[in-house]
Amino acid sequence: MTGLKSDERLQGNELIIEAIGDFNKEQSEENALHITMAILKRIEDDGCMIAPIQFHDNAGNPVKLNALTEEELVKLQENDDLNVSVQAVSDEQTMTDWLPVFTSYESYHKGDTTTVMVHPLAELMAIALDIGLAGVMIDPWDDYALNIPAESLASIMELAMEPGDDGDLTLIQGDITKMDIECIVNAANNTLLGGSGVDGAIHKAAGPQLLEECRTLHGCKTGEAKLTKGYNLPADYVIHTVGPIYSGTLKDESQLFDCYWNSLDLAAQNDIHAIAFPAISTGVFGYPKEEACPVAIDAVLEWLNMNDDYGMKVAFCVHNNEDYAMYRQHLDMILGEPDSER
Ligand code: AR6
Repeated sequence: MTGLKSDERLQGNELIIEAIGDFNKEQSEENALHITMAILKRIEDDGCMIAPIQFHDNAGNPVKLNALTEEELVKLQENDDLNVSVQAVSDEQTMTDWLPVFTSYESYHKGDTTTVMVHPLAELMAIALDIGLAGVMIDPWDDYALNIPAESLASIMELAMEPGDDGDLTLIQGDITKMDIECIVNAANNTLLGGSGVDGAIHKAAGPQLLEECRTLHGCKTGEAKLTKGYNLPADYVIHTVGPIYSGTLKDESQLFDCYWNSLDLAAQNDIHAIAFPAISTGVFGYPKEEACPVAIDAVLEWLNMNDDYGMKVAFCVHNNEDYAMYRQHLDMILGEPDSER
């Protein structure tokens, strides 16, 4: 959580306001659906809203902390001796408590100034449900304010949590070392003896036994793949593949394609049925992400088509928002299903 006013995670909330505006003009089912879609999109983008919070000390006593600078707030939020809770507001007419959430600082400043946090919308919705509130109020001090009752929140959350894989291919944003999946792929180098980036993160999370096993493999050629156990990782196996160091020649593409293809072949030879790939070569090895992404998707889709009776589940695990958006766009373009919830 962060209290920075320029927080770009608030960008995109205007989609929700637009949808609410349309609904206020015409309360049709279609416009209600647009609000749901706008919220789902925000959840998918890991978008945030602002919520008023209160700090408590370890004895549960409220600590009053208004008028903090942004920096002070961030520091306080990192303080283990203070606990944070959201602040609900009461609706006098129905005698129910709601969680106010704001799409922008502008909307928030229309009410009383309290301490706030900028937090993922999905988590704010989950908190409101968890603590038994009547729902969330979006921008309560604005004309277009909208109350979303708990039942609707619950169904939106359910929709958002649908596995999202209506095929064998999933897109996930996060840290691949945390993935609880049968096998993860490492973007390694020819020595297979570790490095930085995702390679470093995998070795760190797997523990020293991984390096020990890697030593027995005597390296790996670019485009090829080798298998080890996952040791302390949630994944049972790691497939180490070596992407090309970007050179701007045609060879890059075929070697990158081979990384995905050979990793999938090796997984299938070892009876592995679920595998997650990072964006191979797009970090230290300098392969432009826009160029690497369609190669990765083509290779995986082609392999899945050629092996459609094998039953392989593939996930692309990308590290940040921009990569997620790019993969999403390419997947939608290639699969021609712009509205699908893969
Ligand atoms: N989870 C998912 N993706 C990640 C993670 C993570 N924990 N960490 C980074 N990425 P890179 P490369 C993304 O540099 O370009 C090493 O030193 C990252 O954002 O890890 O193939 C090896 O030993 C980027 O998009 O791999 C080699 O020497 C992608 O993973 C060399 O780097 C790949 O970035 C390999 O370079």
